[in-house]
Amino acid sequence: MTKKAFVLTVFIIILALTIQGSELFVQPQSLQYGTETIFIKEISLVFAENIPEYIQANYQTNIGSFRVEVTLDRQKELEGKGDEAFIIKLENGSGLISANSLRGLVYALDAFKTITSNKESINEFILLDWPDYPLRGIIEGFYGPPWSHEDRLSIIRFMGQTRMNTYVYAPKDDPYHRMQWKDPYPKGQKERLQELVKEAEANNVDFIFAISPGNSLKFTSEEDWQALIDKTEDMISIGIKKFSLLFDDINPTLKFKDDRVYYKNNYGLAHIEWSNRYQEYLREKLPGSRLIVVGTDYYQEGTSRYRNQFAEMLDQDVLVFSTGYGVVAQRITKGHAKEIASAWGHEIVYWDNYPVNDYVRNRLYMGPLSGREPLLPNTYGFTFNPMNEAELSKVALMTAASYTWNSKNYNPMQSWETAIKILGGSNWQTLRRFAINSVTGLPGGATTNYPEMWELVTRFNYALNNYKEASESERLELEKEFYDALFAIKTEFELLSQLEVDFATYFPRAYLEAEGYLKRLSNVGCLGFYSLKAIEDIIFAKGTEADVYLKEAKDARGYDKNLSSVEPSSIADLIIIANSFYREAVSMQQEK
Ligand code: 14T
Repeated sequence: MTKKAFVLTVFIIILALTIQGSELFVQPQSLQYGTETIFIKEISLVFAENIPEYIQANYQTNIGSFRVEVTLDRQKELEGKGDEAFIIKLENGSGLISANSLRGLVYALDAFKTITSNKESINEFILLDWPDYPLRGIIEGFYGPPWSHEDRLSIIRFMGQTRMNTYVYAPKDDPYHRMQWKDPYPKGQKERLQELVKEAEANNVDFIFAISPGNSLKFTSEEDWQALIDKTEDMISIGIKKFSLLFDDINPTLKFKDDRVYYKNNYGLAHIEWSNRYQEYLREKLPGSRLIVVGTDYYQEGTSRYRNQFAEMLDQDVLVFSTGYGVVAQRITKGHAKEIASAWGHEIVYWDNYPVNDYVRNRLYMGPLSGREPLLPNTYGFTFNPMNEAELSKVALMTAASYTWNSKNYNPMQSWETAIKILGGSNWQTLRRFAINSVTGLPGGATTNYPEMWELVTRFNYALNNYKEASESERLELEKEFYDALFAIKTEFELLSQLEVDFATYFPRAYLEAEGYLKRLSNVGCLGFYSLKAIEDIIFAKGTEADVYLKEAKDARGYDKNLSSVEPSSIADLIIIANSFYREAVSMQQEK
């Protein structure tokens, strides 16, 4: 490789938060180890004839004596576990990788690759896996700047790697999705959509085009119906096979007199009639296609006339979106799920408004998904509405993917730690330090405020007080304890002060989304670091340099207000802590 090519490769590798390493993002449903050892370099994959060449090409291995048959014949262990179920069985000197569908087989082969990577040998094992919910994915359904084309490509690849099988295209501020829904996409934009559809297909992701006509639709107009069909056919022409109809966040009235008369002032009837007609059309045009609808009443508790009508009159093939109780649901319990499905009278797909931040544009949600009980009844699946910041969404989304695949074994913090390691690769500590300071809790819920830092602060404050109150002779004894505590917290603040540079180096694409947050964190890092340096200097080196450090700290202190357009979740605490060190240093310097 030439030097230029090498530099370029490195650049591409670290461009996005990509998946690397040898950890699975999810706990398998069932995994049992045997005792015999298998050497990785002796494993050879033997593909059945009905497995397409392009798949085989991705997984060629050595020609060794441990043969692993790769098949698509339906194994009885996988019966009743759905299309995406797969098995990997390595025992008694031979192996089998098999699945109920091509998609399942790709999941199996990817899992196999992950499990065997960076290792010399493994123990025999049997892995049996299947998803808890048939539909798992992302809905780009937020207000504000839509994702860029690059964001979408990157997210679709990420979805393939986390077994998310559905991407719903519904950006509120794409005019051709909502405000100007009747207008066809201009040529360039249509080509880019087509590229996304291809990328989705290559990554085993179903692409759903959502259309949100409610703001201007005249329900009694045959012309408007034709406009919906024309738009749909245009989307079908670029390879889209699934659709969604959205009636959220519109004025809950009928805008046109003809409609009010025809539907007797009952806008729910209008939504249902159009949904049924659309489902009928899709059934004809794209056999097996199930429409997903969001009603205007998508988040309220209990029943309503609107929901009763859906239950009674909406085509049974249609799936209904719900955000749970509340637009941003704190919890979704089995009880909620039962009530919601029975109120709507249909199977539910959750439009989960986590980690979306369109309603708090100065905050990030980088914590794990939490508060969703396992195996929700009458639930067909989940799509998560992400942040406007695509790269930074991947941490929360990976935990969400893990919940939707295996909800029973889902542990939020454990899944979060795994996500950080997988996405951060060898630089996971940099990603973790940023993410842990960017964990806005769900409204009303707990915020995790940097627990590591609190431990260091407590330890340091105790050590400092003990040291200050000690007599000259006792001090000698306490010196090491105090120095260690000081060193530990100083190091953490120093790492914070370097976070912006580290993050920009290792995650340049994510950096563009995180810049403001990183500047603020690194600045408070400087304030704490230089204040602690001053304290160290005063106690251990006569304080000759302390004024220099205090000047740096003072500058950082003053600079914070220039950075206040964003609020890392931990910032209030960090400012208090760092300021207390600053005041301590100043008073020690004066007493000296
Ligand atoms: F249709 C939905 F299920 C939904 O959640 N709609 C929007 C969604 O596009 C948006 O990203 C999300 C978070 O802000 O909330 C919904 O929009 C709302 C809902 C409200 F109740 C906007 C303002 C509201 F007051």
